[in-house]
Amino acid sequence: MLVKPDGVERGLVGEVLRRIERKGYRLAAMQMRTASEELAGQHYAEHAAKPFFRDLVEYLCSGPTLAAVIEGERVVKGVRVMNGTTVPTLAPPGTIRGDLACTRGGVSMFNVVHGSDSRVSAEREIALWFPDL
Ligand code: DAT
Ligand code: MG
Repeated sequence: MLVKPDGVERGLVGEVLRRIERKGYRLAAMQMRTASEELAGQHYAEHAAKPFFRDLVEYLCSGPTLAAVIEGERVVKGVRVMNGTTVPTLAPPGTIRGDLACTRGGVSMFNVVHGSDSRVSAEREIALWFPDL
């Protein structure tokens, strides 16, 4: 998962990791890093054709991101549930996005966290963010 630049900027790294740890997941690796355009573009490659892609890449490069490898049973689905739905104003209370984020100017980009959406995505993203693992 990632705590994206808006989350790091707002001082929410501890809050996000606290939730992950309290749930019982294991923090297997962590790293603070400002994404290059190349890394951000690869991370969001599935959205390359979308109209918001440029803004999304620019946003992900705009400051440090906390990247973490989280382990646990059914963790991919579990972290997605904890993150809440993409549009933060619609994310339910109790979720990270629901509790900690609003849209800004109608844009849902600033939603604090990223969670891999499948095991295959997780493996791909871990290789991008943690080339030495
Ligand atoms: P998620 O992060 O929930 O997996 P996603 O993969 O569909 O969501 O989109 C990736 C990110 O792009 C998302 O966290 C916020 C941003 N985003 C999605 N849809 C958007 C839109 N219509 N306009 C602007 N940003 C958008
Ligand atoms: Mg996604």
